[in-house]
Amino acid sequence: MIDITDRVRNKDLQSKIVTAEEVANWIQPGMTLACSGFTASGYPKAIPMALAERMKKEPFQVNIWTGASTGPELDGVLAEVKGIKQRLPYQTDSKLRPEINDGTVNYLDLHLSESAGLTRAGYLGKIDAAVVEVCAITEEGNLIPTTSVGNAASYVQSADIVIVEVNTSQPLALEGMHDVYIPLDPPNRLPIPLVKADDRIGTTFIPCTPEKIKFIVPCDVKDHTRDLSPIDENSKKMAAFTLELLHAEIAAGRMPKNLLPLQSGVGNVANAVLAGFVESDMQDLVVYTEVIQDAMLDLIDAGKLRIASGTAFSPSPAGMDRFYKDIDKYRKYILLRPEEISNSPEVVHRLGVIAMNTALEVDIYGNINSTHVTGTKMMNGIGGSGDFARNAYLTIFYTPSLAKGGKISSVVPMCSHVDHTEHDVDIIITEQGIADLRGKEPRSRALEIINKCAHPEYRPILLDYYERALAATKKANTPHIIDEALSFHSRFIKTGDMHK
Ligand code: 0RQ
Repeated sequence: MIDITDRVRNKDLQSKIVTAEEVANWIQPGMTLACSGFTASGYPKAIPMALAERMKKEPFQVNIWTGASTGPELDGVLAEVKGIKQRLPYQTDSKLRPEINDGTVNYLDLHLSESAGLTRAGYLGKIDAAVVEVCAITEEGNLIPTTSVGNAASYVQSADIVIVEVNTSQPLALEGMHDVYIPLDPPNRLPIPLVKADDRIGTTFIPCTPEKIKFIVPCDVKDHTRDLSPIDENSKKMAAFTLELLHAEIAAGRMPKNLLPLQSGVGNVANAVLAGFVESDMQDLVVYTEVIQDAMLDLIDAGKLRIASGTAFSPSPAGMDRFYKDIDKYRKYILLRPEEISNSPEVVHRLGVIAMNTALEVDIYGNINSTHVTGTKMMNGIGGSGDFARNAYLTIFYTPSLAKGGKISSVVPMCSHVDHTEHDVDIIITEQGIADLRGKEPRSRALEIINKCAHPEYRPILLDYYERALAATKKANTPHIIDEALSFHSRFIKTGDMHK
């Protein structure tokens, strides 16, 4: 067994060190395991892998709660053996997705900022065990998180039993990068005392006691973060439009020269936008987001970042190596908090965040579908996009104007599913241009979105629809021909193809 005695600083707790297989055998069908992890960072690995091995011989299911998505050693291995019954609050695993869409898995797609509070209130049921990856356990039994905080602190607080994976691939130098603060619940809730992105308001550990800890398992499996894909042309164009827009905001006196705190989703567009900042003339940037990726290291190296606050540090494997090589330099710029704080509507609103997230499709009035392909099949989930979109100072959504290899338009008359309403969306950017929806009523928004963001091939079709809807409704506030709006895609593609 890997030696973790130096990381279990409470000597009495060392007697609780067992193998992952022992814990897997203790787990009972139907249990709820509330795990650490947010993106492919800081999730337990040895225990789910051992559990999946047991389930291969003896099929059963458990409920898995986490911070957000995880890596293949948790969601992937358990999906392969159909070992998950209920999953919340977010996931992105390609093996789990079909099980969500064929009824095998009950998926609760939650606003990430709300998931810890719902757990504490008990709406979601009882946690049988919190399963948490740590760098180390302190003398007092407190837990030093690794590359994410997610919901781990609230899960530990709510659970009677805590199972700890001590991961020796996670360096002890991560200690000190966390700021763990758990708000009180109503009616005792107080303002979250965070007024600047770099304020520290909590502890550097997840509070726990030795009595709660039932098992401690060694693990040396690394976070399974993904390689960066090269930035495509559309994303580069969307990044350039973003910089153009933000420069105009500064010129109009609506933002300071170093902007306002930035939040960006994950993926190609987010990478491109952040890479655009590295090359821009912007200085002294502040990031208040969920996921901290490679581009933050670039911003630090370029001397352009004051602080990046998030809940997960999830760079590519190369980015992780780069971080570890120079950890003393980079750690000063990175703070990891519970997702209830990184995504807090109250804090996002107070700081005046610029929220930048990606949509599957947008409609001509500014509603956004982030989750459901043709309105029924779950892609990933709302994640933190709603936390930021509703509460940010400036809310931007991105999508390439065409999807499915150009077979369909991402700008549609009416979204087949709405995650973010027209009331939450300020700006839409595609590779075609910027639609500024601020101060515009629905009819002006429609023309702005069609003319600035739709692909030229679909623009006449969308304009024709809009003109006919205007006539049919005698210029109603939001003109629509409902049946036609919802069957828009089927004019171009067999609906069945969309479900693949
Ligand atoms: O599917 O790979 O099967 O072809 O959607 O599309 O273009 O790779 O885009 O990786 O940036 O993801 C909205 C899903 C975009 C993501 C979404 C199909 C397309 C492809 C992915 P295939 P791309 P991205 C921070 C904030 C919600 C959560 C969020 C997401 C697949 O950004 O999950 O914002 N957002 N969280 O073919 C049908 C369309 C489509 C379409 C794309 N119009 N119709 N299918 N696709 N457009 C993160 C966290 O919260 C942790």
